[in-house]
Amino acid sequence: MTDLGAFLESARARIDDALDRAVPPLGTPPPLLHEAMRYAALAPGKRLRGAVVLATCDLLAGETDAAAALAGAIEMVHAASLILDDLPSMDNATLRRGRPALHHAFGEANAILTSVALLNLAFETIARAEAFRPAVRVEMGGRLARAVGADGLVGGQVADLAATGTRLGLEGLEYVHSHKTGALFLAAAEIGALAAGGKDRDLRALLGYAKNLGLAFQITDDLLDYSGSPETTGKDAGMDRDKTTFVDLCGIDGARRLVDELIDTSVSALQPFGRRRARLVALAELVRVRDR
Ligand code: GRG
Repeated sequence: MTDLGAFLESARARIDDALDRAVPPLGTPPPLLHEAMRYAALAPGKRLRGAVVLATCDLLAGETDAAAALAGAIEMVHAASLILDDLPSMDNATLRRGRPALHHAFGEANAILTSVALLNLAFETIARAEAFRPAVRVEMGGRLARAVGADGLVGGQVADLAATGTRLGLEGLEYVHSHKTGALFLAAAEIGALAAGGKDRDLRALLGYAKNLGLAFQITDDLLDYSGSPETTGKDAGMDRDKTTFVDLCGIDGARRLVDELIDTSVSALQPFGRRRARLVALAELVRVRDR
């Protein structure tokens, strides 16, 4: 197994353990809510955003054991966003992570409430992460809140929904995806860096990495929506039918070229970190070639 393969496997195990400990056990009242929270949070996702938290913390020689709870919190936010994204009023998806989407398994009202509960649990997890100084926890919470809100996931999603059925230009599409998808990659890198006591200049360099990585990830998502199969991606294909995608605007080859450019740019942003950057570089290279 490659170094990255071993890292991702151990990151997944640590993140899953953190999620298992943070999300109350089955049977906790109200049982339906906790069953739904565990269904959504512990479903077999790639845990890529959580891995970015751990790899960034490691880049700056931080304590990754303590950061696992933070990686779990980022994955809770991600799971909360997937639940909402799948709703009939948004993407109307049926399949997520190889299983029925949450609203299919638990009903729409419970899905909305489960998303809210996971989102709040994420912030509670950060607020209670006692391994970090209170001021650091406040900074992490603030950055995550910004990434979720009107200037992040929510803003990107609203712009995406408003543009459904119309044709966006490259600038509009970049706005949607740097907010809807990129913002959480950025928050993951920031939180990992803050966990390791990162300085402003570290955070600035990581911004260049995470912003470009997040956008590249979304373009590969568009490519997979176009040509991937539900058996490998675990979700419905062709969900972007009524939306402008990078494949519509640039064609398949153009979209792949854009991924290459963004990954190259994200990797160059890591130059200041010298040899320690290898793992984050490998993560970016994985996004370049991913098929799931
Ligand atoms: C209030 C949290 C919250 C969100 C509201 C619904 C919404 C705003 C935003 C949607 C954000 C979203 C779902 C963007 C899509 C990003 C994307 C490409 C998801 C797929 O990520 P993977 O492939 O999934 O990493 P896994 O299942 O592997 O974790």
